[in-house]
Amino acid sequence: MTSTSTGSERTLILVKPDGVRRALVGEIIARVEAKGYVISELKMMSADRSTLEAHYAEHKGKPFYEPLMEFMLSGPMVAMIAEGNRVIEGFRSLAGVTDPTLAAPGTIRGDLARDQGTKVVQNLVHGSDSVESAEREISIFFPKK
Ligand code: D4T
Repeated sequence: MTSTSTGSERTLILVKPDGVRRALVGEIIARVEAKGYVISELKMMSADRSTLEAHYAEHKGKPFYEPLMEFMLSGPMVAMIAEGNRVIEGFRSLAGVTDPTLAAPGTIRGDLARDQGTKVVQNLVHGSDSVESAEREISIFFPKK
């Protein structure tokens, strides 16, 4: 690393069950790779409830929590680790804002998702929002053996 480099980061990306059902895994991975980030871990999985409870602990008790659990348990998802300088904010920029109706065209959510009228927002992807969240979430989805 040079003195002007900020150092590489890691982030957890999930393609949620709506993304897998709609066969958008390839499209989403292509956008991450086209931006120049490196995918260092990748797996198709069905999450269990305890994994999701750990991942979404901050939302426990909110009105959308149970619908969120049900949605995330509704089918397989893809979990991956992407790496690169400022990848945490970079992927959130690629994903667009949480509400797909408001997500900017050009983003994953803005181009590929819309309001489905469901109790929980179905917005195709998750990306960690800070270095601390990324390390916490990576340890949930990719525990060290
Ligand atoms: P994730 O965590 O899935 O990447 O989404 P965001 O970072 O964009 O949003 P979040 O953690 O605040 O919310 C998690 C998950 O819950 C849904 N949600 C969220 C919802 O249905 N209603 C709401 O009011 C909020 C805030 C969408 C994503």
